[in-house]
Amino acid sequence: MAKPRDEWFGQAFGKAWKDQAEEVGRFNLAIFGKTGVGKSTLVNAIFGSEIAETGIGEPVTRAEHLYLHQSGTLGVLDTRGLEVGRDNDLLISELRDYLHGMRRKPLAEQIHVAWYCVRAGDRRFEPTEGEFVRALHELGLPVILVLTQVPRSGTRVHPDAEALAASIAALDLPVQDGLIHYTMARDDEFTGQAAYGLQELLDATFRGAPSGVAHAITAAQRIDFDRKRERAEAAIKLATGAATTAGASPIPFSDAAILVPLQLTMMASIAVTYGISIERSTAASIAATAAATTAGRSLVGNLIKFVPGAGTAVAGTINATVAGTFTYAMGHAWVRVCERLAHGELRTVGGALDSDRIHRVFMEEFKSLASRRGPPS
Ligand SMILES: Nc1nc2c(ncn2[C@@H]2O[C@H](COP(=O)(O)OP(=O)(O)O)[C@@H](O)[C@H]2O)c(=O)[nH]1
Ligand SMILES: [Mg+2]
Repeated sequence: MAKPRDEWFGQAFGKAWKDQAEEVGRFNLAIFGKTGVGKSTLVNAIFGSEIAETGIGEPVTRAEHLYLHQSGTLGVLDTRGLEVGRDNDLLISELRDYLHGMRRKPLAEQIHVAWYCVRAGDRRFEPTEGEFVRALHELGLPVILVLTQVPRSGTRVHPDAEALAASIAALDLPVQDGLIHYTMARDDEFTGQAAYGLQELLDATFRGAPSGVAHAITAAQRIDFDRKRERAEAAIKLATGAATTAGASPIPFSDAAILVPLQLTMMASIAVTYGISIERSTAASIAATAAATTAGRSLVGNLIKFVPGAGTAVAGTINATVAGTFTYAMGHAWVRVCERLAHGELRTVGGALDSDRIHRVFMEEFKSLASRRGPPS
């Protein structure tokens, strides 16, 4: 009967998620190199398969051969129908035109970094490729030079790849950090070759990109969970601080729901950082906190009893310590859930969210943290 009210939490979470996603913005990567060198495979390995599933993407306006694939916090610009080397002039002129048109747009619309990819097995780097890299640099793009599919034995890369890298290095190209990155994007079962070099490429991408898109890169990538956790902890710290401040003049328990917007923002920010879609994270947040009803009152009511000192709150007021601890514990419990969702866990065999397990994972961490007295400052 009270359906609209029951959906309050989900709607509020969804709105918070959209706000946070907008604030995080988008990281746009341009990717170049000859056909078949392994560009899509590399993007897949670092950012996940959603984007590089070689869909056609949207042709960008003002340029016939440039395509932008967008998925949440990631955009990938690549080329169709033109080949580096053969079509340098047209390619560069389309790019110049495109970048120029974007110049006055917000940061999230700009292209931030370019990867230039060369397959090690090709054993050559043509002069026209060097010219193309220089032209990218002159367009203002940080260029990261990547050798793809580089065989390695132990920590020693194949001598032919080293020779190729040396011949490229001799050209003194304007590339990020003056580095040439050796990579293998995928394990190769036949040769027993393991993937490597992806973290280094990601680190270089962070160094090349403007600091304003660091959060978007953190959210878009799926190999560096330390960076995600660091962002999540910053969001928890912010919300815990705000809740503690709010509780400094004790909140009547009947008004406890005023804390909920803080916690929703925190949880939404964490979900975006872990790359959990709005649908999944909304459903998971409801399952985790078992809160679907009445403007967040039940959320606080269900959970706050696990915080020491809050036992009396139910009848009276919530103080600063309780408000802070409550928020801190919620944040960390939610990180647990998001981490596991991001690894494809907490799902049923059919792939749907496993609400019961999500709730258990959340509550276990929440109770354990809430019962320690006071949030760490
Ligand atoms: N084993 C292995 N295969 C790769 C790797 N990178 C690319 N490939 C394969 O090389 C082919 C071309 O890769 P793709 O990413 O489509 O190249 P693109 O045209 O540059 O986007 C595909 O068959 C990939 O599976 C890698 O690092 N390891
Ligand atoms: Mg491709």
